Amino acid sequence: MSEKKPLPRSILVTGAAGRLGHQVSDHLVQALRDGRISRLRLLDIEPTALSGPGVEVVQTSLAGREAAFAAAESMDAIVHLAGVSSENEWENLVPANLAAIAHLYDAAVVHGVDRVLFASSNHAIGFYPVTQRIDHTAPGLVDSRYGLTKLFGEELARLYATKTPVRGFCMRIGSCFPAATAARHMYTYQSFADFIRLVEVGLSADYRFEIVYGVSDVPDGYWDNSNAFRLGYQPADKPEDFVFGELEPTQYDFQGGSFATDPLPGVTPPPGRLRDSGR
Ligand code: 15L
Repeated sequence: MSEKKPLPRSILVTGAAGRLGHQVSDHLVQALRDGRISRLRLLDIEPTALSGPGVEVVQTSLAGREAAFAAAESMDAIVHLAGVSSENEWENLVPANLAAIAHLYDAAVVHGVDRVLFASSNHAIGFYPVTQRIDHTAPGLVDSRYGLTKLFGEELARLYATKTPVRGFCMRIGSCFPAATAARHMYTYQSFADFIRLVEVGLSADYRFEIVYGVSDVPDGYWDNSNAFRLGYQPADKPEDFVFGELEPTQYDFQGGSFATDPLPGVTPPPGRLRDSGR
C-alpha cells in the first residue's frame, strides 16, 4: 500500500480546519505519532481542533504575503487545501483562491519547499459534457469563477514546476464527502479514505508536475484516472458503497453539474439579454 512510503519530514497543511483539511490533518497527526514525519504545521483562518506534540497550529489568512512566507518556512511539503470551496463573488475569491496560492508558491520557492499538493477541482474542467471521457491532459474548461481560480492554481503549479524546483501535484477533486447523496456522485464521488490515499501518493511519488483526478473507483466515469494509477493511486472504495439514503435524481449535461448552469452571482444582465449557459 502507498501508505507505507516515506513522507517528507515537515508538512504544512493549509485549510486544516476544513472538511478535507481535517481528514488530512488527522492522518498526518497519526503519521507524526508513528514517526513517519517529524513536524506538522496546521494552518487555517478558523480555529483548528487538532493538536499534539510536534503539531504547530497557526490561525491566519494566507492572503497576506508575510503570513504565507511564515507558513512555508522550514517545510518540505505543503498540502494546500485552503480557499473558498464553491462559486462566489470575486471579492472573496481573489484573496482566498488567487492571492493565497500565488504568495504560497513564492514562499515555497524561497524556503526550499520540495512539493506542493493543490486541491484543484472538477470545476476546472466542469464544462466538458458528461458524454466525454477525459484524462489528465484535458485542457481546462472552467464552469464558474470558482473553477477559473482552480485552473489558475493548476497553471501556477505548472509554471513553477517548470521554472523553479517546486514540484506540483494538482488534484481535480470530484465530490469528496462522507456520503454519496446525488446521482451525479456515481461519477464524481471520492471517499475520504481514497482522498487520503491520493494525498499519500502526492507526498511520496516521484514527479515534477502532475494532474490527477480525486475520484474513487469509478471505472467508466467522466475521468480516465490512469495518470493517478501510474503514480501509485489505488482507490479502494466505490461510490455506491457510500449511498446511505435516497439519491437526489440529478441529470446534468456538463461534468460540473449545477456549477455549469448556475448564473454568475452578482451580475444580472439587463432584461432581454438573459441567456442560458451558452455552450
Ligand atoms: C467542489 O469543488 C466543491 O468544493 C464541493 O463542495 C462540491 O461542490 C464538489 O466540487 C462537486 O462538484 O461535487
